[in-house]
Amino acid sequence: MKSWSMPEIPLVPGTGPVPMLHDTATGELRSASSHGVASLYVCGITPYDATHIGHAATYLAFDTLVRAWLDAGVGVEYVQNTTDVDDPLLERATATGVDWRELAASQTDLFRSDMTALGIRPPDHYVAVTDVITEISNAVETLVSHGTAYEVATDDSVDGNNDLYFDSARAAETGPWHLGLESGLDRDTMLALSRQRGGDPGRPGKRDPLDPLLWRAARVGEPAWESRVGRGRPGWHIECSVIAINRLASPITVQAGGSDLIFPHHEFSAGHASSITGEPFADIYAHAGMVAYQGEKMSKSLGNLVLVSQLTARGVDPRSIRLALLDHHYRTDWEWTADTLVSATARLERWTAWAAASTGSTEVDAAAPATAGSDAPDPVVDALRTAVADDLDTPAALAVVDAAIAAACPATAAAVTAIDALLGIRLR
Ligand code: 5CA
Ligand code: ZN
Repeated sequence: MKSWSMPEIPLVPGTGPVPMLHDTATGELRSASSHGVASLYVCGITPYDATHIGHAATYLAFDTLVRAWLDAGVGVEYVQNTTDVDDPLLERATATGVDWRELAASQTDLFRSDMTALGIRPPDHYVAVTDVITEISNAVETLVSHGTAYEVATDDSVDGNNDLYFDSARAAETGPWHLGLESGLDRDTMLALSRQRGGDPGRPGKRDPLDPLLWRAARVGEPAWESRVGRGRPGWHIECSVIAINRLASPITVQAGGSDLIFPHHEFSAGHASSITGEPFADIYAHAGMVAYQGEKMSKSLGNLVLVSQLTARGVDPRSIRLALLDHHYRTDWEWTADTLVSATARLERWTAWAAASTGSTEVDAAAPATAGSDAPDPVVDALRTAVADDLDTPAALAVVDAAIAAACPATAAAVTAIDALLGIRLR
């Protein structure tokens, strides 16, 4: 599927360190790729109510990872999905009287334009679930052949077929994954989260209440596709497993998304993928914290949303939105308020004035090409690189620039380039 426009990311003189990243599965900071190449799968949007500030924060976090990799000379292959067929999307389409395909297409377009405005690097493969139904159903068939998928009696399917579920216990006996490997959660917490986040632990006939749906047999009034496992549509977690493992070598370097995906989504994406490939799914499972608004997690179901497109339509500079988000460490939960944007806008003004005020050979030269700059050590560049490579510590990176300005250090060409390359803030 069409991705979005590539922002220009300038080359900074020298090379940054390979970033260290927090891994949810082990709780440790781990080197995100030591082999000179890295692969990334970030869970994409379910295309309705896009793009809110929480979405933007999560995609910006992993954009920062991509920028850190590029600065370290690491080759990056990046895949993202869009969940363009799923219960919440179908429910919204029905509630608003819009065709679900049109809703998904228009919201995906809006997401693309928001990502472009924010200067977020597009994935190399942007994949809609509806474009890869055969890939997914073939993978479900593989799970059936491995004995890790089973039927659950289904009395309301139109073709008389049964739904297919993942056998968590059998997968753990036969492959490198076990329940809890990624999330580390106890069973009671898993059961509670499964209930809240689209699982069906109460459904009769399952071998384990936590086993997730792999393939939903066709129902009246629901979209369905012919496949080797019968007419139907994919469950949620299997889409991300398949889109990732069919495009990236296993294990992938980083599986990423917001912390609301730790369980059940990323746990079972890892389980399905491992049961198909026989390999661990990812080296690192990375999660961004949740952005709240008006006291609660910003979410489509609650409707407490601040949309990127509303802000830009009001004339807010996308760089201010970026700075507002970068001012929070990606792993912390935080709350968006009107003040967040006021201070980010003031910071952008200070930074642009600083960049514009500098003159001289080692300073900003507006006529110089984007890759300009000497190889001489530059303390601002070094400190920016160190901060970003340290588990994407963007608040520390912003503080580096603030301190340089407070100390009346001139804006060197290399520093301005590094701010553009690593933080995505173009000051000239
Ligand atoms: N389509 C699935 C993933 S396969 C999905 O979760 N879609 S979503 O539209 O609900 O969310 C898209 C991404 O934004 C996910 O990574 C999710 O974790 C993240 N996200 C959602 N709400 C917030 C929030 N309030 N703060 C930070 N990130 C969020
Ligand atoms: Zn996903």
